[in-house]
Amino acid sequence: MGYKVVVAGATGNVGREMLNILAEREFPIDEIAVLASRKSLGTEISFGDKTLKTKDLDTFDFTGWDIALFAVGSTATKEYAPKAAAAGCIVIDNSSLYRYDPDVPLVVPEVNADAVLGYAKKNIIANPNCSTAQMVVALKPLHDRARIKRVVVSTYQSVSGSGKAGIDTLWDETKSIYNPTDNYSSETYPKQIAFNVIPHIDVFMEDGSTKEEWKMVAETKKIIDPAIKVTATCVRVPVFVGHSEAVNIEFEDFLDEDEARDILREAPGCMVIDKREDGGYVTPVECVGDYATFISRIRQDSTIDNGLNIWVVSDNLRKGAALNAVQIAEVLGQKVLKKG
Ligand code: 11C
Repeated sequence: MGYKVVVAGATGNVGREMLNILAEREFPIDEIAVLASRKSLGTEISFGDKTLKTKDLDTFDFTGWDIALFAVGSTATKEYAPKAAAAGCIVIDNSSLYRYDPDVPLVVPEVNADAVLGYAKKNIIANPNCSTAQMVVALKPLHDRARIKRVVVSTYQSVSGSGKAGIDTLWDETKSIYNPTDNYSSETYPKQIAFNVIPHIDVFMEDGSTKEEWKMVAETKKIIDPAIKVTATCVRVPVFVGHSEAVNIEFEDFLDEDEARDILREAPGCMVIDKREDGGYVTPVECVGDYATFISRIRQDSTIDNGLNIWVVSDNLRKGAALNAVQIAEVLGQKVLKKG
């Protein structure tokens, strides 16, 4: 016996990846419904070797459905997730709406799988921001060994983090630079993204940081340990898929770079590619379509007593969103629903 699963936002980048990953990982499904907003109704979506027709999120009755994976953004989540949850369907939500709610667990299964047990207060589990998810997968095993005091992270985030609009903008803007007569203009980013980098993701906060940077701070504390201090600079780069992060870590205890490499080699979800030679590290184009969080450039930071630098790369649509949501569904199945 399997589950009755809903994917809401099935026509978007993350929704489609959710369906791909459910099929790839052979999640035990008895029945699946793919939902979309009214403007995408009737769109055909592939799921394994089947083709599914989207149904209307607005009128869908969640009664009798076990799990709903939501990839619809905060506004639609606010309207529809409570309806699904009230109907007894457990929502795994990819938006930021519930992440900081103390009654909603924020889960990265390699890090805090047991937190799913807290789902019942609202029948909702939150999926973290993509830049946080890959970082905490790398940080947790190191924290368990040497206690992290402070993290300084700079991100290099791909345009797929802004959805289809980001991908289209990078593509069209790049073409228009070779064909200036195109007169291309777009409002997706405040500055040119093609052949450029933009130190600004999401809205500005009062203290001068951005919401994306704030999310990395708040989510790392909620998922791993509130005592960890995090400071982040989040940057959009002209890469289609795959977020990269340069992470500087200060520990309470000394952690040798060779031991850190061994710990990360054994850690769930991590893949170490770290040869000190030309090309002996991972770049975003190599991580696309993969499940792992790749870690390279592991080295001591000798400017502080207990410091380490690492380079972390992952597919932001997978570990950063769809894969993590499906992994949460798997944990929910194993620990709570026990049907599969
Ligand atoms: C980006 N990290 O790369 C964002 C996308 O809070 O789920 C995901 C935003 C979120 O733009």
